[in-house]
Amino acid sequence: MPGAKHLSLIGVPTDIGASCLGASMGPQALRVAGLRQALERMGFSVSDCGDLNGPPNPQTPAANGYRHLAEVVAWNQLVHDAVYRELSAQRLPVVLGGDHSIGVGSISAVARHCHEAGRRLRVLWLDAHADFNTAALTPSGNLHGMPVACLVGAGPEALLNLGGPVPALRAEEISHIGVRSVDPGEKQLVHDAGIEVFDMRYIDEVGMKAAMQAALRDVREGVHLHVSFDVDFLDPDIAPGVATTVRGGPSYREAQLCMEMVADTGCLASLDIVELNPALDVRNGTAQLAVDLVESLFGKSTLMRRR
Ligand code: B3U
Ligand code: MN
Ligand code: MN
Repeated sequence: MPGAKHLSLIGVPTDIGASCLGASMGPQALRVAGLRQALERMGFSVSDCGDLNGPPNPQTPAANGYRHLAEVVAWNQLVHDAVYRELSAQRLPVVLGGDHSIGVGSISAVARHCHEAGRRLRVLWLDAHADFNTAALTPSGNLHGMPVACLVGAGPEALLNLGGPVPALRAEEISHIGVRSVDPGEKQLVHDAGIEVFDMRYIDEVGMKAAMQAALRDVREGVHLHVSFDVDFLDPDIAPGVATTVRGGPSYREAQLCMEMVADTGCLASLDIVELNPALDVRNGTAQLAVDLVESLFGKSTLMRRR
C-alpha cells in the first residue's frame, strides 16, 4: 500500500562527474518545486535528510581516463552509506542529484540491501545516454558517463568496492529506457555486456506502453524495483534544465505513461533523480516537471483506478 510508506529525501549537491557546473543545485530546485509537499499530499510520510557534504569540484582535467576520481569516490561513499542506512530503517530513499555519477553509490547500496534481504533487484535506467563508458572509451573523462559500466564491474576498483556485492549488478538486472546517444565504443560494450536496451527507435516502433510492458515483465511482488531517472531522458522541449540534452526524447504523455506503469507494479522501492541543472532551466519548469513525474511514479494517477 503506497500510503503506508515512509520516504527519505537525500540531497546530493554535486556536479563532480560532469563537464558543466550546476547539477549541484538540483536538490534545492526540487525542494523549491515542492517535491516533499507533493509526496505528502499523496499520503506519504516524508523526511528530508538534508544534503550530503562531499568535496568541492576542483575542475581539473582527466587523469588516466577519469576526471575527479577521488572526489567521485568520496561522494559515492557518502551516497552509499546514506541510502543503505535509509533502506535498513525500512524507508524508501529518494536521492536528489547531483550528476549521474552518484548512481554508483545509490545502486551499490540498493544491491547490498537486496543481497542481505534475499530480494530480487531490477533497475530501470531512464536516460538519453547509456552511461556505459570506461576510462579507455570515454570522450570526456566524466564519470557521469560511466556509472552503469561501474555497476556491472567495468570501472575503477575504488568505485566497485563501496560496500556489498562486487559487481553490484548482473547485466540482466538492469534495463535502459529512452537511449538515443551512445558513443561508438560504448555501443559495442553495451552489446557485449548483454544489457537490455529499449532505445528511442524501439519506443517509436512499438510505443511506450509495449516498451514498458517488456521492461517490467518480470517485476512482480517481492521484487525491489529501483528507478534511476536522468532528467535528460525527457525531450529537451519539455525539459530544458539539463546540460546534456538530446533531441527526440519521450514527450510529456509518454513520460507520464512510463512513470504510471512503474507505479502500477507496486514494486518501486528506491529512486534517483539526477542531472537537473537549474542554471539552464526556465523558471524552475524542469524541476516542476520532474516533481509531476515523480508523483506519477508513486501512483498519483493510479490511486483512483478500478482494476
Ligand atoms: N557519452 C558521453 C556523454 C554523456 C553521457 N552521460 C552524460 N553525458 N550525461 C560521455 O561523456 O561519456
Ligand atoms: Mn545518465
Ligand atoms: Mn543522460
